[in-house]
Formats: sequence, C-alpha cells, structure tokens
Amino acid sequence: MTELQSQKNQVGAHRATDFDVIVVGAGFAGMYMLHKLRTLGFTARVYEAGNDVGGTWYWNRYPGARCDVPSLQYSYQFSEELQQEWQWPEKYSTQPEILRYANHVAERFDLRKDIQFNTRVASVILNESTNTWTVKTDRGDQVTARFCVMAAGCLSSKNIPKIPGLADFQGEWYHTGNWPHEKVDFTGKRVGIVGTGSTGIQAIPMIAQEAKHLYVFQRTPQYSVPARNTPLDKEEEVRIKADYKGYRTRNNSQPFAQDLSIPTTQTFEVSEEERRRRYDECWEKGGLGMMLAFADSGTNREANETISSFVKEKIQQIVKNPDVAKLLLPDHIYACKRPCLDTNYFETYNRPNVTLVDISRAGIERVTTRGVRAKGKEYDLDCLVFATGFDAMTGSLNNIDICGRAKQPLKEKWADGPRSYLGLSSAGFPNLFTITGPGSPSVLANMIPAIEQHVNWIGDCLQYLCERGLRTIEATVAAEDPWRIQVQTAADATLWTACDNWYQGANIPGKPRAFMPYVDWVGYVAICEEVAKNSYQGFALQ
Ligand code: N01
Repeated sequence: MTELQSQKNQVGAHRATDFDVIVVGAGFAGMYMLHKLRTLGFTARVYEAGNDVGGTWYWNRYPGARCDVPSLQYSYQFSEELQQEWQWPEKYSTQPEILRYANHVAERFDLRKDIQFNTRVASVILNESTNTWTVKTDRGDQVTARFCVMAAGCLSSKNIPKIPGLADFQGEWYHTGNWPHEKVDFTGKRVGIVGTGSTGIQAIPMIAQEAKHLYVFQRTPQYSVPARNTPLDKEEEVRIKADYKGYRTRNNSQPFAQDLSIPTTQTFEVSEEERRRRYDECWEKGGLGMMLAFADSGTNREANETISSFVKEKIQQIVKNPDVAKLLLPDHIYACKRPCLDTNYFETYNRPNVTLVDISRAGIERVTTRGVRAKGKEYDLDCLVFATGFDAMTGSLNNIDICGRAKQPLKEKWADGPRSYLGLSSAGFPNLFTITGPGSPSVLANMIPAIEQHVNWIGDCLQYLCERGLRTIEATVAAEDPWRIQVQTAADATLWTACDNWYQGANIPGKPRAFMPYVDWVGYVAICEEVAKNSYQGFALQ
C-alpha cells in the first residue's frame, strides 16, 4: 500500500480497513470503477460471481445476442487511446465481440489482479461504530472497507417463472441470462421458448434455423423493427475518430446519451402522406429511430397510435399466415415496453418448423416430464428456453444481504419500491453507492456513458471526502423523498407508465410498482453536477 493509499485508508475510520473500497461486480461498471479508484490512489477489491469480466455480456451468451446501440457509442470514452485503437467490425456488435472488448480492457488496464472471480458477495453489513462495511462472500471471504460500490448490474437477476413441474422436466432447460459457455446444439431437437421481449426476438430466428421444430410460447406480442445491422462504415469510423472526444461530448448532451437527432415536429403537424414517408424511411433505415420521427411519440397517445398502426401493418405484410400474423399484433403503446430490434424475427414465423402458441390468457399450465402443457395441449420438447427477462434494477441488490444503520436491510427499506437519492445512494447506507441504480437514468440511457458518468461522480466524491478528512457521505431522507416523487412524476409525463413493463416492476409477480429509471438523462447530469458543486447538497457529510 502506498503512503497516500495508507493515509486514505486511515482517514476518518477508527481503524484501518482491508480496502478503501469494495466493488461488487466486474461488468462494465465494476471494471471502470476499479480503474478510476486505482488512478485516484484508493485500494480496491472487486468481487465477481462469474469467472471473468463482462457482466451482462459474460452471462447473456444466447444465440443472436447483440447490442442495439451502435458500438461506436456503446463503448468506453474514458481513455482516448482505448477508443482510438479498438475497431468494431459491425455497427451493432455481437455478444462475443463485446466480450472480446471487455477482455481487452481488462488486459490493457491490468484489471484482473484486483478482481476475485467465481465469488458471489453474500452480505454487506455496516458497522456503525467504525463507519465501515464488512463484506462476506459465498467462498468464506470476510473483508472490511470504508466504501462499497454496488456495480451488480441492472439486468442480472434472472426471472425464472415459477411454472409448476419444471423440476420434473427430463429435457434440458436454459435461461438466456445464464447461457452455457459451450455451444448449445439444437440440431434435430424440438425446442420450446418462453418470452418474446428483446432477448426472445433475437434468439428465436437463430434457434429456428437449427431446431427440428421451435414452439414459441407467447404471452404478449411485441413490436419490433429491423435492426439492419451492417459492417461498420469505415468512413464513419474515421470521421468520428477524428474528433471522438467532441462526438462523445455532443452525445452526452443528447437525450439517452446517444447520437440521435431529436425532432421538433409534432406528429399531426404533417400530412398523413408525409408521416407515412417518415415511418417508411425509419423502417428502411432500421434501428431505434422510429420513436424519433416526431417529437410527441412518447407522450401523446394518438401520435403513438400512428406508429403502432404502421408497425402492425408491416407485421401483417411480412407474416404470410393471417391467423399467425393476428396473434403477433401487439395492443400496447409503442415503445412502452422496451422497443426491440430484430433480424428476420417476423419472417421466422413463415418457416414450416416454427409454431406460435398463444398463451396470453392462461399462460403455461405446467411443465411435464416430456415438455410443456398449454391450452390443454401437450408439446413434447427436448429443450426449453426461458427468455423471460430479469428482476430489473433492484433484483441484483436485493439478492445481497445489505444492512445499513440500525441493521436495516436495504430490501426491507425498499419493500414498497426503491428509495434513493439520484439512484446513487440511499439514506441509512452511508458510504455505499449504486452504479446506475434505481432513480438514475440507467437503462433509459446508453448504458456505458451512464456508467461512466456515475463512476466519475463517485470518484470525485471520494476524493472530496478524503481531501477534507470527512468520514461519511449519506443521502438524506429530505433529499430522497422528493427525488422519488420526481422520478415518478417524470415518468408519468410519458407513455412509459401506460403498460405493464419491467421499468416499473410489472414483470415480477408481487414486486411493488414504482417507476425505477429516471427519464431525463440531460437534466439528470446537470443535477448531479450541481449537487457536487454545492458541496454535495442533499447528502449529509461527516
Ligand atoms: O426480457 P423482457 P428480455 N410466462 O422482460 C415473457 C435488454 N436487452 O430479456 O411481456 C410467459 O423484456 C414476457 O411476457 P410479458 C433490454 O433492455 C437488450 O427480453 O411480461 N411469458 C416477455 O415476453 C430489454 O428490455 C438487448 O407478458 C413470460 C419476456 O418473457 C431487457 O434486456 C437484447 C413469463 C421477457 O421480456 C430485458 O429483455 C436483449 C411467464 N411466466 C435484452 N414471464 C439489446 O440490446 C415473462 N414472460 C438488443
């Protein structure tokens, strides 16, 4: 330990801790947090449940897994050298490519030496008398730290539906969020898949190409737009890399932290023909741009209806069997559930080896030894795939026994929905931070820039505390309560609360309904900067 590190370790604590900071998770958040802490001179240990880095991109190895944010944007910007040297082969990268990038970052910045893999954090307990945290793992480690940073991921706690009989199934079953490392070969097999969200929509066309027969058990049809992925446009890469810093800065000041041109025109300001022309253009271009054809698509129901009608028309054109097409027509607000991008998703239902099973009313009755029973019919299966999503944003935190002041479990404090200030910190849990936690833009922004913004903020905050000899920082209830209302109010002004989606916990039976991500990325960044500038207003510092 260097002298500076040692000083930091002693500052304010009644006794030295094993580390200045414990970081939970070695995905993109944990990796950059570790790098940042090192450059600031803090000692840190990262615990990671997987056997290598990558987080989401380590676990989600299902066929077809790919990011739907262009890779020139879905990547780190903290190192100019890194962003200049790395070359993405495609516009939207595959999971193996993103994982390759994560590995490169780990090697380039020599991160692995401070990461303990194959280790799941079991508990994080505050010792109020010393203002330190004790972290215990499933491998028997017990370490102390002044600070804890939870980088456990927003979409990492798997949702495996409690369907009766699953334990009796004689075939193989998988959840897409914990996919085997070796290839799963579906050749010649009868496969069932449950779930038609972003994941299912990517996996279904790939599995259908291999399986003898694929049964898609669909509870809710989803909208999807062609991704139209291409090899990376080299000219675009050169242009962006000529001023990557400027490009990132401009994107960071855009809604969703992405290179999107935000329109000012309202849907009904133009003629029906012009509207149609713009939607056709978005469809042909591919990507998530459909919502950006007009300014009011996310707030005005009638405006939104013009997009959903357009996409439904496309589904009916693509899917040849009109009965199947009808079952695939969503009836919720467009993009209220996270919009999906696909490659040949609807086309896949034209294949003779694919059957769509509508389980919208009764769900799956049970899993049997031989397959699945739904709508009174038995489907014999060799493999069953759950693309059923995640206990988003709070699941990965609630899975850990985190106890703050007066031994209050975080889970108990959040029993009616998450309570935090800025999605960064929760009252009663001093010196504990969450990266892209509930109450921050998180999943409603380009994730890697959102992670970097949080890590930078936390890094500055730790430095501020140490430079002033301060022992603790803790969100105040007085700041946290209005923030919770602000998060919900911002969402209520949009159509994101107009359907059952995981943003508000609706996908998990019994989970309290509360809108979790903060809608306004640009406003949020400004608030965070203001809070730090005003000596961490809204936080108690001791
Ligand atoms: O999960 P989801 P996901 N019986 O929750 C169904 C990101 N992501 O893994 O809508 C039957 O969206 C459920 O039905 P319903 C992205 O942010 C990004 O697909 O609840 N069905 C739904 O169809 C995304 O939003 C990328 O009625 C059940 C599906 O399972 C997030 O991850 C790629 C069921 C779950 O959809 C999560 O996506 C992939 C049950 N008991 C993921 N329980 C890209 O960047 C659930 N379902 C491209």
